[in-house]
Amino acid sequence: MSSADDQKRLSGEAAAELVENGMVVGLGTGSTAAWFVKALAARGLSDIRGVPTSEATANMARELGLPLAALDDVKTIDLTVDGADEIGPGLSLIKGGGAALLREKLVWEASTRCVVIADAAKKVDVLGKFPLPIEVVRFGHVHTGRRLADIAAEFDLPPPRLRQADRGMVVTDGGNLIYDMASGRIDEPAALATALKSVTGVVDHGLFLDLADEALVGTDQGVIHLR
Ligand code: ABF
Repeated sequence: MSSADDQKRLSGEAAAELVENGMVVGLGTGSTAAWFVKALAARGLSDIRGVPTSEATANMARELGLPLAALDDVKTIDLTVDGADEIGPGLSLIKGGGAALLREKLVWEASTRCVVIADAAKKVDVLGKFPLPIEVVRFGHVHTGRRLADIAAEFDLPPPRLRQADRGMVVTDGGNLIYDMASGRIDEPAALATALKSVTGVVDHGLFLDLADEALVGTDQGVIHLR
């Protein structure tokens, strides 16, 4: 196992220890969150319910025998544990590399406590090396993409690109598309977040600001707890 995989495993396992019986738990998406889900299932807690942030996580949790609940079936979520693509100053995050940002943000916003888990390479001084994912509705997405290019220009950033996979456009669990804004650095994340949300065709974006309460970052020396 590579050092990064080991760090992901360590952070996922540490987060699984935060779960107590009786809790409703938000289950993140991605390879780090998968370690958390595995470690949580291995604890064999008898009275927890997981709210998955993607179909992939839901399938994995079912296979591991974790009881699931839909977001609409719970009043609040006690603890959500999820990965990130970048962890910046003040636990500002870029998420959505796995195209699950919309469900992730809905689950995070319904949670009392949000813990981000990651390997050490995810920690950055300035957000933006990882392209910022933006989820847009299919109808008129080329037009929306042009509006996003205008916003990008206002922030001195290059125009976002429609995310493609081997079989064509990437489609999210919600049936939407993803544009990625490869910026290099995002100096004003809050202003950019507001501008992106002002576009009608934008469902949401991968800037998670003021949402993470803590981070458990795996390193070769062990897990670092950031607040
Ligand atoms: C999800 O998975 C994301 O929001 C983020 O895009 C990605 C991180 O993936 P990994 O843990 O595989 O690096 O948490």
